[in-house]
Amino acid sequence: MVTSTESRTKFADLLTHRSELRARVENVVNSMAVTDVHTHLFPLEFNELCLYGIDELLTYHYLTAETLRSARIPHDRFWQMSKTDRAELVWQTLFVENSPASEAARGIVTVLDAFGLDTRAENLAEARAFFNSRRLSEHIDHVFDIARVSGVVMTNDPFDETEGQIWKSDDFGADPRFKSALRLDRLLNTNLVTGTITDLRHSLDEWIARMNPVYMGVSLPADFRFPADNTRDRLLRDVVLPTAKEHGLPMTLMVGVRRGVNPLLREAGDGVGRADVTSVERLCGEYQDVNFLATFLSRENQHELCVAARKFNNLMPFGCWWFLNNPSIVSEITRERLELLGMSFIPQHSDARVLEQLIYKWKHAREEIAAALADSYELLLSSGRAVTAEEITRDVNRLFSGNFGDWIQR
Ligand code: RAT
Ligand code: ZN
Repeated sequence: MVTSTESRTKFADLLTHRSELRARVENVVNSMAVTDVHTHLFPLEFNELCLYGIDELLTYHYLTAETLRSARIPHDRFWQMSKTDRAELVWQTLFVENSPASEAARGIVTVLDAFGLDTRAENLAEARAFFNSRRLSEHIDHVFDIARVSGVVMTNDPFDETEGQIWKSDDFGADPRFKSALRLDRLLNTNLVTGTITDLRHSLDEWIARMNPVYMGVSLPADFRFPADNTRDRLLRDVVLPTAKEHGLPMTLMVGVRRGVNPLLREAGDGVGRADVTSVERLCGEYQDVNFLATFLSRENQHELCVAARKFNNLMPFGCWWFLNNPSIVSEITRERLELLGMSFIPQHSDARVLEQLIYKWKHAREEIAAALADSYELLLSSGRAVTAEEITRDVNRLFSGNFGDWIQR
């Protein structure tokens, strides 16, 4: 039985004033630690694969594509330049000669500002001196701290020679904040990995034993279809999905990329295409005992993905991927997901390639997630139900780490 004192206390906890409600949501969203479910980051022990600092930040492929729109320089000359020269050209073009209004450019401003560096500097001298003075292990801790990221999932390609060697070397003390994910693009999207079904299954088993991944993942082209009469379909059915089942590993699908639309741009040359969500529905239907995480690159696929997730409880939508990671689109997608799925989705991942990107990607994402959540609690309030601070904490915890934690444990 609820005593009158208890019900009074409960009533007092209700956030019935809009401004108080919004302030509380912002506070919880900004302070809650997040698990970043897809990145391209590596710990210190991966040596040259662990990218950080201003030159890496500025030569991020999102920014090289933007630079080549404004700088009058042929693509081949750009690629002949050293990384430091390219970074200088990016700075000059996007930050000195123009206002850095794009999301990727504003991200640099957010990062510099977080470290108290001059966001209007005429050159990179100060920023370079700052990053060079950092001790990397402490710098990693500091960045994780500022971004309030408790763990990141890497993208581990055992079929990549440099990475494969590191995994085989056994002599790195794994940083528990970096979780591994077995990326299968080379197996499923190229014909570079060959072998019998038995060999391939055996090889995946070995990599799983070595890496202890939290999921297996693949990016898929916009024309991905399931079922299909092709090698990818056979590999999915005979190698990958049985392995996922056997090891209880979720399968992450990132759908809608069109690789190499402009090869002159190298790693910045990929594009987007509207994909077929019904293919993912069929996968989820046929493999009910496998948990799928899915993200689509095209804005046009987002609503269909939400509806598919309503039909299949083994499908978890996650993130606003790559070209969708812009405030206006993150806002739209997050609101759509809240309306169709409640708290049963993963709002964002960073896709960070360079350590300090965690700072801006999460700061910007938190702003949009907080605004969308605050609006949905306000709608609830106007319909007649106020929430408590505890309930907000419970919900944000679920969005920022709980849903993923459940998914990889189920
Ligand atoms: O967002 C990106 O950086 C892309 O280049 C891709 O890495 C994409 O996220 C992927 O994982 O394929
Ligand atoms: Zn990625």
